[in-house]
Amino acid sequence: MASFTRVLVANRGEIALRIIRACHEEGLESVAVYSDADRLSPHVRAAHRAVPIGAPPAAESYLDVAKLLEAARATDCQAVHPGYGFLSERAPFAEAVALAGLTFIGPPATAIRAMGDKTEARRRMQAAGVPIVPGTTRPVADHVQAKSEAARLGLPVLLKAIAGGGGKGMRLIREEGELESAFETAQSEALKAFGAGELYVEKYLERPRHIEVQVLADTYGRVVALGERECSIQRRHQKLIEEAPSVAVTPALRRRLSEAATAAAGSVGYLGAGTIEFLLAPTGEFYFLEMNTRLQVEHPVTELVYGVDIVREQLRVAQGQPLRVHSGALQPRGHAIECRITAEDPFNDFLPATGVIRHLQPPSGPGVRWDAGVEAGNEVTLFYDPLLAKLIVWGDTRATALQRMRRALRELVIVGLPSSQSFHLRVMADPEFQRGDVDVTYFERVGQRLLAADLAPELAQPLAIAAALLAEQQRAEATPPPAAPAPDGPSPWLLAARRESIGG
Ligand code: MV4
Repeated sequence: MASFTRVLVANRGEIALRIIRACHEEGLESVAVYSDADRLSPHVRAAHRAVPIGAPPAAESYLDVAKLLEAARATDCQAVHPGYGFLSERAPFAEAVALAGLTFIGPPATAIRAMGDKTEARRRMQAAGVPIVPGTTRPVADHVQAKSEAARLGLPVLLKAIAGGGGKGMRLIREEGELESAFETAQSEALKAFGAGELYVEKYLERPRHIEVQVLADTYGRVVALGERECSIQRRHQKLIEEAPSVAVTPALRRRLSEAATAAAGSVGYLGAGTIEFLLAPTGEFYFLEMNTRLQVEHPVTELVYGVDIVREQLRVAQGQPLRVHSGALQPRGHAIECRITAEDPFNDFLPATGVIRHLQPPSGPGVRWDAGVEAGNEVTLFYDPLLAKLIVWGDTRATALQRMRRALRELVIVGLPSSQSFHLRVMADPEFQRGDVDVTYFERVGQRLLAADLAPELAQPLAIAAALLAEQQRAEATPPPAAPAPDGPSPWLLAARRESIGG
């Protein structure tokens, strides 16, 4: 558990930039990696060094373990931060990093593996006294066994993939007659998606909330829970809006959730930042769903209400330093909301959009945080996830936070491609959302109605866009950005800055 001075950030976009910033605040040097599609991305310039790792397809760059390890070796990094997605939850990657003599900034590979197998995770949680959804803790061999388990549990049930997560290979069974064919399709879908076709059975809970608890663990045996996030607003298992705390969680329930979450993390020898996902039934009972053994997209809402920098804590505990979180920080203060600003067209079934961001005016002002991975001039492609930025606001109450989010969403101007912005404005104006009356079916139930509504606040948008286009026209003769940084030697951005006498 050696300390380190230089970190390879094995990711891209907003999370790479987030990690690089944390490194710098922690007094660590950062090395970015980038594919050919990301030469001009903000994360590349933010790092001390940047290493090109290949063609745009992730398999040839951000998922190429050999290239990442070579980039770390060539730049004398002693640690690797995987971010989220890509290689972050692949136990073999964590092992390969360690085998190369580097520190993996994340949990032990054993913890990743234990939680990656959903039935093993259920067995371990059961042993640790964490409530699990009624169902099997071993894979079912065939549809006949699935049928008898369904009879035991009572319909409806869900067939889930043991290697799953994120809803893939999942089938809802409401009638016994549906089971045989659902078993076949779920099995082949799981085999295709994960290389493992095994399925298990769970009792289906109607209209639960998705509540997750942030945990942090250090090498001194300390495991702390930083409360919950409400993540029920999702579309096709992609989260759209998250908040902390949840309106459905009382202090007493928070204590029970936190106890369950720390027991869950402790039972797998966890280290660093992790998230325990729960389903919260309308009856108030909660059940372990799965554990995410990585930093999550929505970590900032927890940071804002707990006053903790989760990424800096990751960097500390990975160096064998104790968590700096004190017991006073274990109470939420105020309320935070995050809207994921994605390059998707809400008026065209959230079709992923491509194109050049011609103009970008991020919101700012009191209580507003803008975590972006792109800037004006960047091209958005289909090679990666459509997340452009996260807009996060804090307020002393949920009502203040909500008003602040509406204000910030109105300030935001994106010209060049459609985004989820106007969907978010509509959710903020929705009485059900305003009451906190949400569950995992929210989007399915109200999405279309929201998008059909006429929305007065959006009238501000055409004017802002016109102003943006005018500003861009006036910049038309401006000098083009410098070329991409070379793998070795000073960054051309730095050279350009020196020429302009504004840096270096
Ligand atoms: C469930 C469930 C109801 N009952 N399990 C969806 C993805 C995967 N992580 C688990 N999921 C669910 N599991 C039982 N036993 C409902 C969902 C679910 C869901 C969960 C969290 C967030 C959004 C969701 C949307 C639809 C279904």
